[in-house]
Amino acid sequence: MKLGLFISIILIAITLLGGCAGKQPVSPTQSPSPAGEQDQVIYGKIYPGEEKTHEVIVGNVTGVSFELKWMVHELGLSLTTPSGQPYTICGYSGGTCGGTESSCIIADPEPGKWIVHVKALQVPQSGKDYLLLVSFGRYINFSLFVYPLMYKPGEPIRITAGSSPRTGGPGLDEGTTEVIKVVSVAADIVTPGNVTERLILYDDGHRGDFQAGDGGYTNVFTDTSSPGIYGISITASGTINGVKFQKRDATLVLVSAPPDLSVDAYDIVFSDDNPYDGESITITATIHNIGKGDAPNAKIWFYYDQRWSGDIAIPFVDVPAGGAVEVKAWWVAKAGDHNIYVDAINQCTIDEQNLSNNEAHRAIHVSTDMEQ
Ligand SMILES: [Ca+2]
Ligand SMILES: [Ca+2]
Repeated sequence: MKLGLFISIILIAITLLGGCAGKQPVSPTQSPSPAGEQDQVIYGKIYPGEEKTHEVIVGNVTGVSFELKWMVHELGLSLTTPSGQPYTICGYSGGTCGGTESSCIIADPEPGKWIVHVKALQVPQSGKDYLLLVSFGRYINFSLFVYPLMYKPGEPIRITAGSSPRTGGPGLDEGTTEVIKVVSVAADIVTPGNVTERLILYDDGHRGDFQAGDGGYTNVFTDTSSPGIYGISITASGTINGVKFQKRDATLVLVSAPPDLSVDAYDIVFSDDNPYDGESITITATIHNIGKGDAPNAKIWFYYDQRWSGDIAIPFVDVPAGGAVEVKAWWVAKAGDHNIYVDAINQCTIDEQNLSNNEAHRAIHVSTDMEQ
Protein backbone atom coordinates (compact mmCIF):
# COMPACT_ATOMS: atom_id res chain seq x y z
CA MET A 1 0.00 0.00 0.00
CA LYS A 2 1.27 3.46 -0.88
CA LEU A 3 2.15 5.50 2.17
CA GLY A 4 -0.09 8.44 1.12
CA LEU A 5 -3.14 6.22 0.76
CA PHE A 6 -2.37 4.49 4.04
CA ILE A 7 -2.16 7.83 5.86
CA SER A 8 -5.44 9.04 4.35
CA ILE A 9 -7.21 5.83 5.42
CA ILE A 10 -5.85 6.31 8.93
CA LEU A 11 -7.04 9.95 8.88
CA ILE A 12 -10.55 8.90 7.80
CA ALA A 13 -10.54 6.24 10.51
CA ILE A 14 -9.56 8.83 13.14
CA THR A 15 -12.29 11.18 11.87
CA LEU A 16 -14.91 8.44 12.13
CA LEU A 17 -13.82 7.61 15.64
CA GLY A 18 -14.34 11.23 16.58
CA GLY A 19 -10.58 11.87 16.80
CA CYS A 20 -10.52 10.10 20.15
CA ALA A 21 -7.00 10.31 21.55
CA GLY A 22 -5.39 7.15 22.82
CA LYS A 23 -7.60 4.82 20.78
CA GLN A 24 -6.26 2.81 17.87
CA PRO A 25 -8.15 3.43 14.65
CA VAL A 26 -9.58 0.30 13.05
CA SER A 27 -7.82 -0.39 9.77
CA PRO A 28 -9.57 -2.23 6.93
CA THR A 29 -7.29 -5.23 7.42
CA GLN A 30 -7.81 -5.61 11.16
CA SER A 31 -9.53 -8.75 12.41
CA PRO A 32 -13.03 -8.53 13.95
CA SER A 33 -13.38 -6.82 17.32
CA PRO A 34 -12.88 -8.90 20.45
CA ALA A 35 -15.70 -9.70 22.88
CA GLY A 36 -16.93 -6.59 24.66
CA GLU A 37 -16.81 -4.73 21.36
CA GLN A 38 -18.99 -6.90 19.14
CA ASP A 39 -22.73 -6.28 18.91
CA GLN A 40 -24.92 -8.80 20.70
CA VAL A 41 -28.52 -9.91 20.37
CA ILE A 42 -30.00 -11.59 23.45
CA TYR A 43 -33.51 -13.08 23.52
CA GLY A 44 -35.48 -13.57 26.71
CA LYS A 45 -38.92 -14.23 28.11
CA ILE A 46 -40.38 -12.74 31.26
CA TYR A 47 -43.46 -13.49 33.39
CA PRO A 48 -45.58 -11.25 35.67
CA GLY A 49 -43.72 -9.94 38.72
CA GLU A 50 -40.31 -11.04 37.42
CA GLU A 51 -37.08 -9.18 36.88
CA LYS A 52 -34.47 -10.68 34.53
CA THR A 53 -30.82 -9.71 34.46
CA HIS A 54 -28.22 -10.04 31.71
CA GLU A 55 -24.49 -9.47 32.15
CA VAL A 56 -22.76 -7.65 29.32
CA ILE A 57 -19.01 -7.12 29.14
CA VAL A 58 -18.16 -3.70 27.76
CA GLY A 59 -14.67 -3.22 26.39
CA ASN A 60 -12.69 -0.06 25.86
CA VAL A 61 -15.21 1.48 23.44
CA THR A 62 -16.35 5.00 22.54
CA GLY A 63 -19.99 4.17 23.18
CA VAL A 64 -22.50 1.47 23.99
CA SER A 65 -26.23 1.27 23.57
CA PHE A 66 -28.67 -1.16 25.19
CA GLU A 67 -31.98 -1.45 23.34
CA LEU A 68 -34.84 -3.49 24.76
CA LYS A 69 -37.59 -4.39 22.29
CA TRP A 70 -40.92 -6.13 22.81
CA MET A 71 -44.43 -6.19 21.40
CA VAL A 72 -47.46 -4.94 23.36
CA HIS A 73 -47.61 -4.52 27.18
CA GLU A 74 -44.92 -2.88 29.31
CA LEU A 75 -41.35 -3.76 30.20
CA GLY A 76 -38.86 -1.64 32.10
CA LEU A 77 -35.14 -1.27 31.39
CA SER A 78 -32.37 -0.13 33.73
CA LEU A 79 -28.66 -0.84 34.18
CA THR A 80 -26.03 -1.24 36.85
CA THR A 81 -22.57 0.05 35.94
CA PRO A 82 -19.41 -2.04 36.57
CA SER A 83 -18.72 0.04 39.71
CA GLY A 84 -22.22 -0.79 41.02
CA GLN A 85 -24.02 2.48 40.29
CA PRO A 86 -27.62 2.38 39.03
CA TYR A 87 -28.09 3.81 35.54
CA THR A 88 -31.64 4.77 34.62
CA ILE A 89 -31.26 7.46 31.95
CA CYS A 90 -33.02 5.43 29.30
CA GLY A 91 -35.28 6.62 26.52
CA TYR A 92 -38.66 5.13 25.77
CA SER A 93 -40.59 5.07 22.52
CA GLY A 94 -44.15 3.86 22.79
CA GLY A 95 -45.96 2.28 19.89
CA THR A 96 -49.73 2.26 19.28
CA CYS A 97 -49.95 -0.92 21.27
CA GLY A 98 -48.43 0.28 24.49
CA GLY A 99 -44.68 0.70 23.98
CA THR A 100 -42.18 -1.28 22.03
CA GLU A 101 -38.73 -0.02 22.79
CA SER A 102 -36.57 1.38 25.55
CA SER A 103 -32.91 2.27 25.11
CA CYS A 104 -29.95 3.54 27.09
CA ILE A 105 -27.15 5.14 25.06
CA ILE A 106 -23.91 5.75 26.91
CA ALA A 107 -20.90 7.66 25.60
CA ASP A 108 -17.46 6.62 26.92
CA PRO A 109 -18.87 3.84 29.10
CA GLU A 110 -16.96 2.47 32.07
CA PRO A 111 -15.30 -0.75 30.86
CA GLY A 112 -16.26 -3.93 32.70
CA LYS A 113 -19.36 -5.93 33.52
CA TRP A 114 -22.64 -4.05 33.08
CA ILE A 115 -25.85 -5.59 34.38
CA VAL A 116 -29.02 -5.11 32.39
CA HIS A 117 -32.28 -5.30 34.36
CA VAL A 118 -35.48 -6.15 32.50
CA LYS A 119 -38.62 -5.69 34.58
CA ALA A 120 -42.12 -7.02 33.87
CA LEU A 121 -44.27 -3.92 34.39
CA GLN A 122 -47.42 -5.12 32.65
CA VAL A 123 -47.12 -8.64 31.29
CA PRO A 124 -49.77 -11.33 30.64
CA GLN A 125 -49.70 -14.70 32.45
CA SER A 126 -48.48 -16.34 29.24
CA GLY A 127 -45.27 -14.27 29.51
CA LYS A 128 -43.61 -11.76 27.23
CA ASP A 129 -40.81 -12.30 24.72
CA TYR A 130 -38.22 -9.57 24.42
CA LEU A 131 -34.90 -8.93 22.76
CA LEU A 132 -31.93 -6.98 23.97
CA LEU A 133 -29.66 -5.47 21.34
CA VAL A 134 -26.26 -4.32 22.57
CA SER A 135 -24.28 -2.17 20.12
CA PHE A 136 -20.73 -1.02 20.68
CA GLY A 137 -18.67 1.82 19.31
CA ARG A 138 -19.66 4.51 16.88
CA TYR A 139 -23.02 4.87 15.17
CA ILE A 140 -23.26 2.75 12.03
CA ASN A 141 -25.72 3.76 9.35
CA PHE A 142 -26.97 0.29 8.45
CA SER A 143 -30.28 -1.05 9.72
CA LEU A 144 -32.80 -3.85 9.54
CA PHE A 145 -36.26 -3.10 8.13
CA VAL A 146 -39.17 -5.48 8.61
CA TYR A 147 -42.67 -4.21 7.95
CA PRO A 148 -45.29 -5.06 9.04
CA LEU A 149 -44.47 -6.73 12.35
CA MET A 150 -47.56 -8.99 12.39
CA TYR A 151 -48.28 -11.92 10.06
CA LYS A 152 -50.69 -14.81 9.63
CA PRO A 153 -49.22 -18.32 9.83
CA GLY A 154 -47.68 -19.24 6.48
CA GLU A 155 -47.41 -15.63 5.34
CA PRO A 156 -43.91 -14.75 4.06
CA ILE A 157 -41.81 -12.17 5.91
CA ARG A 158 -39.73 -9.85 3.76
CA ILE A 159 -36.47 -9.00 5.51
CA THR A 160 -34.51 -6.00 4.25
CA ALA A 161 -31.36 -4.32 5.51
CA GLY A 162 -29.53 -1.29 4.23
CA SER A 163 -28.41 2.25 4.77
CA SER A 164 -29.92 5.57 3.85
CA PRO A 165 -27.54 7.84 1.90
CA ARG A 166 -26.36 10.78 3.99
CA THR A 167 -23.71 13.43 4.37
CA GLY A 168 -23.13 14.43 7.96
CA GLY A 169 -24.92 13.06 10.99
CA PRO A 170 -23.75 10.83 13.85
CA GLY A 171 -20.23 9.48 13.36
CA LEU A 172 -19.69 11.51 10.19
CA ASP A 173 -18.33 15.01 9.67
CA GLU A 174 -20.67 17.48 7.96
CA GLY A 175 -20.10 17.47 4.21
CA THR A 176 -18.39 14.08 4.26
CA THR A 177 -19.97 11.61 1.87
CA GLU A 178 -20.48 8.18 3.29
CA VAL A 179 -19.45 5.27 1.10
CA ILE A 180 -20.72 1.96 2.47
CA LYS A 181 -19.39 -1.21 0.86
CA VAL A 182 -21.18 -4.27 2.13
CA VAL A 183 -19.44 -7.63 2.13
CA SER A 184 -22.23 -9.73 3.55
CA VAL A 185 -25.59 -9.49 5.27
CA ALA A 186 -27.00 -12.55 6.99
CA ALA A 187 -30.31 -12.80 8.82
CA ASP A 188 -30.82 -15.23 11.70
CA ILE A 189 -34.43 -16.06 12.45
CA VAL A 190 -35.27 -17.66 15.80
CA THR A 191 -38.61 -19.46 15.49
CA PRO A 192 -41.15 -19.95 18.33
CA GLY A 193 -39.78 -23.53 18.56
CA ASN A 194 -36.37 -21.97 19.33
CA VAL A 195 -34.77 -23.15 16.10
CA THR A 196 -32.40 -20.68 14.42
CA GLU A 197 -32.56 -20.48 10.64
CA ARG A 198 -30.07 -18.47 8.59
CA LEU A 199 -30.94 -16.55 5.47
CA ILE A 200 -28.43 -14.60 3.35
CA LEU A 201 -29.74 -11.24 2.13
CA TYR A 202 -28.92 -10.10 -1.42
CA ASP A 203 -28.91 -6.86 -3.37
CA ASP A 204 -29.49 -8.52 -6.73
CA GLY A 205 -33.10 -7.72 -7.61
CA HIS A 206 -34.30 -11.24 -6.77
CA ARG A 207 -35.88 -12.99 -3.73
CA GLY A 208 -38.03 -9.99 -2.85
CA ASP A 209 -35.27 -7.43 -3.50
CA PHE A 210 -36.88 -4.58 -5.42
CA GLN A 211 -33.78 -3.25 -7.14
CA ALA A 212 -30.30 -4.63 -7.71
CA GLY A 213 -27.34 -2.59 -6.55
CA ASP A 214 -29.28 0.04 -4.58
CA GLY A 215 -27.75 -0.83 -1.20
CA GLY A 216 -30.88 -2.56 0.06
CA TYR A 217 -30.32 -6.27 0.84
CA THR A 218 -33.33 -8.56 0.95
CA ASN A 219 -34.61 -12.09 1.26
CA VAL A 220 -37.94 -13.62 2.14
CA PHE A 221 -38.48 -15.93 5.09
CA THR A 222 -41.28 -18.40 4.39
CA ASP A 223 -41.09 -20.91 7.24
CA THR A 224 -43.79 -19.18 9.30
CA SER A 225 -46.24 -22.01 9.87
CA SER A 226 -45.92 -21.93 13.69
CA PRO A 227 -47.72 -19.14 15.51
CA GLY A 228 -45.73 -17.16 18.05
CA ILE A 229 -42.94 -14.61 18.31
CA TYR A 230 -40.07 -14.77 15.80
CA GLY A 231 -36.78 -13.00 16.50
CA ILE A 232 -35.08 -11.62 13.41
CA SER A 233 -31.52 -10.31 13.60
CA ILE A 234 -28.99 -9.34 10.96
CA THR A 235 -25.23 -9.36 10.95
CA ALA A 236 -23.78 -7.04 8.34
CA SER A 237 -20.12 -6.56 7.55
CA GLY A 238 -18.24 -4.35 5.13
CA THR A 239 -16.52 -1.01 5.08
CA ILE A 240 -17.61 2.58 5.59
CA ASN A 241 -15.26 4.99 3.82
CA GLY A 242 -12.69 2.21 3.88
CA VAL A 243 -13.06 1.45 7.59
CA LYS A 244 -14.17 -2.04 8.43
CA PHE A 245 -17.46 -2.45 10.28
CA GLN A 246 -19.65 -5.18 11.62
CA LYS A 247 -23.11 -4.36 12.81
CA ARG A 248 -26.10 -6.20 14.20
CA ASP A 249 -29.70 -5.13 14.34
CA ALA A 250 -32.80 -7.02 15.42
CA THR A 251 -36.55 -6.98 15.75
CA LEU A 252 -39.41 -9.20 16.91
CA VAL A 253 -42.36 -10.14 14.74
CA LEU A 254 -45.61 -11.86 15.66
CA VAL A 255 -47.16 -14.69 13.68
CA SER A 256 -50.72 -15.30 14.79
CA ALA A 257 -54.05 -16.58 13.55
CA PRO A 258 -56.65 -13.82 13.62
CA PRO A 259 -58.76 -13.40 16.76
CA ASP A 260 -62.54 -12.94 16.55
CA LEU A 261 -63.82 -10.71 19.32
CA SER A 262 -67.53 -10.83 19.96
CA VAL A 263 -70.01 -9.27 22.34
CA ASP A 264 -73.81 -9.62 22.42
CA ALA A 265 -76.53 -7.57 24.11
CA TYR A 266 -76.93 -10.23 26.82
CA ASP A 267 -73.20 -9.93 27.59
CA ILE A 268 -73.90 -6.43 28.93
CA VAL A 269 -75.11 -6.34 32.55
CA PHE A 270 -75.98 -3.31 34.72
CA SER A 271 -75.60 -3.31 38.49
CA ASP A 272 -78.99 -1.57 38.58
CA ASP A 273 -81.44 -1.90 35.69
CA ASN A 274 -83.47 1.15 36.80
CA PRO A 275 -81.06 3.65 38.29
CA TYR A 276 -81.97 7.21 39.18
CA ASP A 277 -80.36 10.32 37.81
CA GLY A 278 -76.86 10.77 39.25
CA GLU A 279 -76.55 7.21 40.54
CA SER A 280 -73.24 5.52 39.85
CA ILE A 281 -73.74 2.11 38.25
CA THR A 282 -71.39 -0.63 37.15
CA ILE A 283 -71.61 -1.90 33.59
CA THR A 284 -70.11 -5.36 33.14
CA ALA A 285 -69.45 -6.64 29.63
CA THR A 286 -68.25 -10.14 28.78
CA ILE A 287 -65.97 -10.02 25.75
CA HIS A 288 -65.48 -13.33 23.93
CA ASN A 289 -62.72 -14.32 21.55
CA ILE A 290 -64.12 -17.08 19.33
CA GLY A 291 -61.13 -16.92 16.95
CA LYS A 292 -57.91 -18.97 16.87
CA GLY A 293 -55.52 -16.15 17.76
CA ASP A 294 -55.13 -14.13 20.98
CA ALA A 295 -56.27 -10.51 21.09
CA PRO A 296 -53.69 -8.77 23.32
CA ASN A 297 -54.54 -5.34 24.66
CA ALA A 298 -57.91 -5.16 22.95
CA LYS A 299 -59.64 -1.80 23.32
CA ILE A 300 -63.12 -2.00 24.88
CA TRP A 301 -65.05 1.16 24.20
CA PHE A 302 -68.01 1.80 26.54
CA TYR A 303 -70.28 4.72 25.61
CA TYR A 304 -73.91 5.79 25.78
CA ASP A 305 -75.96 6.92 22.77
CA GLN A 306 -73.09 8.52 20.84
CA ARG A 307 -69.42 7.65 20.54
CA TRP A 308 -67.04 10.41 21.71
CA SER A 309 -69.67 12.69 23.27
CA GLY A 310 -71.07 9.82 25.34
CA ASP A 311 -67.84 8.05 26.26
CA ILE A 312 -67.94 6.19 29.56
CA ALA A 313 -64.59 4.34 29.67
CA ILE A 314 -62.08 2.72 27.30
CA PRO A 315 -60.24 -0.05 29.16
CA PHE A 316 -57.73 -2.42 27.51
CA VAL A 317 -57.79 -6.17 28.09
CA ASP A 318 -56.11 -9.32 26.83
CA VAL A 319 -58.66 -11.74 25.41
CA PRO A 320 -57.04 -15.14 24.80
CA ALA A 321 -58.12 -17.31 21.87
CA GLY A 322 -61.21 -19.30 22.83
CA GLY A 323 -61.57 -17.33 26.07
CA ALA A 324 -63.81 -14.65 27.51
CA VAL A 325 -63.03 -11.72 29.80
CA GLU A 326 -65.31 -9.64 32.01
CA VAL A 327 -64.66 -5.92 31.72
CA LYS A 328 -66.19 -3.29 34.01
CA ALA A 329 -66.93 0.38 33.57
CA TRP A 330 -68.56 2.85 35.93
CA TRP A 331 -71.19 5.33 34.79
CA VAL A 332 -72.98 8.18 36.52
CA ALA A 333 -76.49 7.62 35.13
CA LYS A 334 -78.22 10.48 33.35
CA ALA A 335 -81.99 10.89 33.34
CA GLY A 336 -83.85 9.58 30.29
CA ASP A 337 -83.77 6.60 27.95
CA HIS A 338 -80.32 5.60 26.73
CA ASN A 339 -78.50 2.88 24.92
CA ILE A 340 -75.26 1.62 26.46
CA TYR A 341 -72.83 0.46 23.80
CA VAL A 342 -69.81 -1.82 24.09
CA ASP A 343 -67.42 -2.00 21.13
CA ALA A 344 -64.51 -4.49 21.23
CA ILE A 345 -61.62 -3.37 19.03
CA ASN A 346 -58.72 -5.67 18.22
CA GLN A 347 -55.63 -3.53 17.68
CA CYS A 348 -52.41 -5.30 18.65
CA THR A 349 -52.44 -8.33 16.39
CA ILE A 350 -53.44 -9.07 12.82
CA ASP A 351 -56.89 -7.88 11.70
CA GLU A 352 -59.86 -10.04 12.52
CA GLN A 353 -62.10 -11.10 9.67
CA ASN A 354 -65.55 -10.83 11.26
CA LEU A 355 -66.29 -7.34 12.55
CA SER A 356 -70.09 -7.71 12.52
CA ASN A 357 -70.12 -9.15 16.08
CA ASN A 358 -67.81 -6.61 17.75
CA GLU A 359 -70.41 -4.18 19.01
CA ALA A 360 -73.59 -4.59 21.03
CA HIS A 361 -75.87 -2.34 23.07
CA ARG A 362 -78.52 -2.52 25.74
CA ALA A 363 -81.21 0.00 26.58
CA ILE A 364 -81.50 1.54 30.03
CA HIS A 365 -84.10 3.81 31.59
CA VAL A 366 -82.77 6.31 34.12
CA SER A 367 -85.45 7.86 36.37
CA THR A 368 -85.54 11.51 37.28
CA ASP A 369 -85.86 12.43 40.97
CA MET A 370 -89.56 13.14 40.30
CA GLU A 371 -90.13 9.50 39.28
CA GLN A 372 -88.48 8.07 42.42
CA1 LIG B 1 -31.72 -3.94 -3.50
CA1 LIG C 1 -65.28 -10.12 15.63
